[in-house]
Amino acid sequence: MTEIVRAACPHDCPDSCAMLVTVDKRDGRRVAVRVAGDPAHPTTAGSLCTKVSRYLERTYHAERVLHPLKRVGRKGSGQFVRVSWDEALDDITARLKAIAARDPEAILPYSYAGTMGLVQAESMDRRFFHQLGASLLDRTICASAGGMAMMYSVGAKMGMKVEQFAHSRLILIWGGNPIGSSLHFWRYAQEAKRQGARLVCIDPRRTETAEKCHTHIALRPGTDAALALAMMHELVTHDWLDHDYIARHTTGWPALRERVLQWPPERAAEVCGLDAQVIRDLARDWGTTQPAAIRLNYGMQRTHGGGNAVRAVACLPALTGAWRHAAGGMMLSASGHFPVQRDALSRPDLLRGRTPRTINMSTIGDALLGLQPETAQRPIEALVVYNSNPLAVAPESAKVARGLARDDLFTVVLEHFMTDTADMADYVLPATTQLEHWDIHASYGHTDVLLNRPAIAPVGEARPNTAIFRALAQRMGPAFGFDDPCFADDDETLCRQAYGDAVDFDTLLDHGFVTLPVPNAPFAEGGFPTPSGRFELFSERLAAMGLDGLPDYLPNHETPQPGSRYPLAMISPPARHFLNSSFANLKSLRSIEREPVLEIHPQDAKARGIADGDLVRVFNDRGEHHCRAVVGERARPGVVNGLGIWWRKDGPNGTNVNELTSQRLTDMGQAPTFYDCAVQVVKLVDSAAA
Ligand SMILES: Nc1nc2c(c(=O)[nH]1)N[C@H]1C(S)=C(S)[C@@H](COP(=O)(O)OP(=O)(O)OC[C@H]3O[C@@H](n4cnc5c(=O)[nH]c(N)nc54)[C@H](O)[C@@H]3O)O[C@H]1N2
Ligand SMILES: Nc1nc2c(c(=O)[nH]1)N[C@H]1C(S)=C(S)[C@@H](COP(=O)(O)OP(=O)(O)OC[C@H]3O[C@@H](n4cnc5c(=O)[nH]c(N)nc54)[C@H](O)[C@@H]3O)O[C@H]1N2
Ligand SMILES: [Mo]
Repeated sequence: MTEIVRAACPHDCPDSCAMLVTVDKRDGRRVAVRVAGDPAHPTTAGSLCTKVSRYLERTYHAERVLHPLKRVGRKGSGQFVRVSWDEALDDITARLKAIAARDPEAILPYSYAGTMGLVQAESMDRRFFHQLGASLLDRTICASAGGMAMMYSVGAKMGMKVEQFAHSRLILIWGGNPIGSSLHFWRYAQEAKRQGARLVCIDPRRTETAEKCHTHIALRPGTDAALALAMMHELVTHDWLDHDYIARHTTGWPALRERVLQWPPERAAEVCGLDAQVIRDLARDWGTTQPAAIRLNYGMQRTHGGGNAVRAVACLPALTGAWRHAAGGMMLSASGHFPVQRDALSRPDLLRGRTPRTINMSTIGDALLGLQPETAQRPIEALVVYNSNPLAVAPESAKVARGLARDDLFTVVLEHFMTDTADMADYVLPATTQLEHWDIHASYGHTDVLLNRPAIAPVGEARPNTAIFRALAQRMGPAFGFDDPCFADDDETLCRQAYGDAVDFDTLLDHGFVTLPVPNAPFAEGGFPTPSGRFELFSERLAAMGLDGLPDYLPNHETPQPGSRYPLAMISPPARHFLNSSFANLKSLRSIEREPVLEIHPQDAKARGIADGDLVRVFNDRGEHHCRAVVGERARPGVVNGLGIWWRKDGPNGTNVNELTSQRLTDMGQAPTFYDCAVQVVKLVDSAAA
């Protein structure tokens, strides 16, 4: 009476696990009763993280949105009434038609990686907005600084295969907290540790991962480029270089050599807040150990110089020839290895020569408020949100909240739950979870394609994102050009289109995953996918744009000075049991994370009369956030850690950490600078005096 269905974890995490869903079929109904990691999938190895092992709690949650809702009260008042799908879709189409007839670019989609499935995240939705001629969204909120940096240096988001880390002798875990955010990579790192490898964690926060590494280097946020430049200084002065690899497989070494010679460890030590000896030791380890590997992660590119920092770190394996070994080199993301047929899925040809404006999702606050020249002249009049919770996750949330509260903005939110963003909608449409729809996946942490089959029927009246956009397309009709047969493609067809002939779909149907033919040591003989075919220490492309062709250290936008109004640097990495703002409403996980907290070093706490467990007010010119202080050594002096991402409505004063973060962007990729944020902290009872 039970059946096992092959599925894929849809969440935004490098691990993209293969899942097995057990379905109980008694009484002719299909009820999911268990989710587990697939033991046959090498990186999943039969285990799921704590969050996703609670996936049933999410799917069958009492607070799931189960039918379309229409706003009746004032915006944000939370008053909605149940309506039929027909009424909701008819009304939404009528509103979109009226706007599109005047200016389709007044309509903006807003989506990110609530699901990473290629079908539910970037297929029918994109076709719909392309045909409409809506504004394009620049999806920068997570990885675009590092992504651009990889493009200019390595040539693509490619690198080591994750399983090879098990054989490394030295692993630098740089700007990532895999025990919290990429557990299945951590398994390989532990295997390496058991074989005698040294693990070094480079992170301002003393994370669970940092505690378990041999060395923790707690640098100031946003100073990674300085550290990497000084390491290269040592590689040069001690001649720990692979001259042959440099000569044959890199460009621009003479120029970089000159730059790094300006970065003796003492100079970097000053910038990073470290001892020079720590930097010398790290450089020696890197320069004298093979195979040596770097697991770089996105945490270190969320500051002003994030792109340059990634480029600087990426030079390290090229200079020592670490790439010669399968267990050497670097991985930031593996997504560039996947032959996804993005154009077939999203059909940019439906634009038919139109070139709509592009809106950056990371500055959605200013965009909604018309505080940019472009959106001031042509305001955003309709917003369609899916797979994202911008009011909780985008920076400077007070502005996002004001923007979403505009009476002249028409907002539709496709969701599982009444998130902060859904609260501000005109219509909330119930979306299916991963157990209820088809999808197909790439990964940014391994190199296997995964298929997700629906295990159960949609709960309530929920529909897949694709079905909702198909229905909207049908209602827009030929008058708006929606007559291409692609608007009728069903989800299984879309799954097949995602990789075309590049992946055997029958194998996916049978096994749930297919391993891509990626070589074990992809750049052992060079062959980087850059214009020069080499690793670009110096980038002609950047230089041609009038930018620095070499990586450099760029100071943070907000470097706190002792004695200044905002003397503390705040970073806001994820709480281990939430996934961005997803799962923040799951009772079992909330009971672990308890409440929004700010970690603060005993020295900084003492100076402010703050004791462990006090309520504190964290503030800067953008706003204030109240939460509970956790005094301890997880925070380094001068840096506070506001763990995210709670829903605003769960914060003691109705805010979360993004009340404090700014809309300033990174040096590359126009990405947000969440971890480049100066604040002050006071005990809440004393706040009147502050
Ligand atoms: N449990 C859990 N897992 C997740 C997520 C989640 O929210 N929760 N999010 C998923 C997503 S969307 C992503 S993009 C990835 C993100 O995962 P990671 O790439 O690991 O990035 P973050 O978690 O943002 O930050 C990782 C670490 O970087 C540190 N850090 C902050 N600033 C700096 C800096 O300037 N330099 C250095 N060297 N380190 C710094 C933080 O303290 C943190 O411990 O994880 C995914 N996995
Ligand atoms: N301060 C601070 N802010 C951050 C970060 C940080 O480290 N610090 N991290 C940033 C990063 S790395 C990222 S990636 C972004 C993430 O930001 P988002 O991509 O917005 O991620 P989530 O907060 O998880 O919200 C995803 C939403 O999609 C919904 N969803 C899931 N599946 C589906 C589906 O199939 N259909 C529909 N319609 N909805 C679905 C979920 O219910 C959830 O509410 O946040 C960023 N914001
Ligand atoms: Mo992310």
